[in-house]
Amino acid sequence: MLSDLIAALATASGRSALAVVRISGRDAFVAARRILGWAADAPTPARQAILAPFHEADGTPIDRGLVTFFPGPASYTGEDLVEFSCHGGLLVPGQLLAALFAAGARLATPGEFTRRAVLNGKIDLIQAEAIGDLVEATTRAQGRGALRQLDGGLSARLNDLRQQLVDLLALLSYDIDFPEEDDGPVDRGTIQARLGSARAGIEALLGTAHLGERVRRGALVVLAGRPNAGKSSLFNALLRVERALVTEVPGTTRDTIEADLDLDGWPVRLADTAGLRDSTDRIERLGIAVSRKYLAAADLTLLCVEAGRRLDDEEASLAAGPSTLVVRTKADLHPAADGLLVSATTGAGLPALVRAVVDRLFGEVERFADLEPMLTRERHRVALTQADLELMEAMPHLEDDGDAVLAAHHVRRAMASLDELIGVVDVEEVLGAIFERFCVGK
Ligand SMILES: Nc1nc2c(ncn2[C@@H]2O[C@H](COP(=O)(O)OP(=O)(O)OP(=O)(O)O)[C@@H](O)[C@H]2O)c(=O)[nH]1
Ligand SMILES: [Mg+2]
Repeated sequence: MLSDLIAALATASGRSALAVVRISGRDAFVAARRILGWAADAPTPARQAILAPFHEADGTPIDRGLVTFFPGPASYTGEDLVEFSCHGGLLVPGQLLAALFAAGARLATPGEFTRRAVLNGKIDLIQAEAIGDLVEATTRAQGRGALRQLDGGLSARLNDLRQQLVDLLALLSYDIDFPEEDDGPVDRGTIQARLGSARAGIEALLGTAHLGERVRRGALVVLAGRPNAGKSSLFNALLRVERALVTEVPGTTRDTIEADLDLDGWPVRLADTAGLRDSTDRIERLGIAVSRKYLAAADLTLLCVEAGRRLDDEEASLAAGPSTLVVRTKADLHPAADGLLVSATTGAGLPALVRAVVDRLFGEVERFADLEPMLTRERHRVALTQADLELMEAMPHLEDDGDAVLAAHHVRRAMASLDELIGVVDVEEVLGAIFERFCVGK
């Protein structure tokens, strides 16, 4: 099915050597032929880049570039799609778009090409999200994660879970419709075991959400500690720019400063905070209150304590937290001290610190990724949590004196949750599976 013709610049606008403009929908090839000045019946070879001049409707030349025809359904959107590769900058792509509008296209809304790809079954919602993530990625880890999701690993896993629920519903329907059959109803123990294994699958996926979301969004790493501990110096050293003010005056940093950082290929948001102490200065106290909020939200706190100094009570209690790493600063002044020694001044110990941070935050990712595809968004987590809750509610109704109708109701709701997640909304399919698998009419 072809919907109306949309056009958009597929590359970033601004000065560039090349730009790509694409159109998709009804009469895409008609519009393209007009831009090329070709006859209405001129052949449009599929998926071959053709060098040709582009014109406005009155024949005014726009550019000379490559045009590629993608007949649907073998195209990104599943519709007839044409890509024009032209010179970049502001003028040429703008003129080309205007000519396409004159030829019947309208400007696409954000994400509309990908939306059509989903509607036409080329990709599912999970893969559409992965395309967005790949475009947004700034680190290798994020790129790898997005590609893995685009590959369909997560989709396959979710579809498999969904299939388990379809089968479960089929068993339950049999139980509901034919309780008096000769063979008797399906053994409740069998149904319970199936439900248990579907729940285990869902819970295994939920177990990956924490890390998956961390990779996609970046981990929050907070530099904290007493005033003058060397937090801002370390912040600057890790960023490799003098971003935060550094002075010998305790209480220099007041506002929390954040920066995105690629730490050995892993995404981190690093925050430098106001030094923790009892202060009578109103502004400093406000800053310290913000520091505490950051500490509460941190995926990892780097507690900065000058090398060789004993931890005081507050530091010791922070250090005991599960997501704190004690960093011994100013190691150049105390070379014989113990601990994770770093010097912002000489750079000594920084690579080891980076390794320790990456390991603490992301060490499990690779191990996990081999076992299970990862959930990467709150949307995934919410939908699967909901599905799991529904299945849990189905359980009591699977006891011998339970009501299979109620059990089926909850399983159906769990399935609806998965359907929404993957982007499938075809209820007829369940009916189809029931009849196909059980030969009820026999
Ligand atoms: N020798 C040496 N001095 C350092 C090092 N790191 C920081 N300093 C000095 O320690 C003092 C405090 O450094 P900052 O980075 O401002 O410390 P801070 O923890 O951000 O302090 P507040 O913002 O006040 O909480 C400055 O005089 C720095 O030059 C280091 O690795 N070696
Ligand atoms: Mg500071």
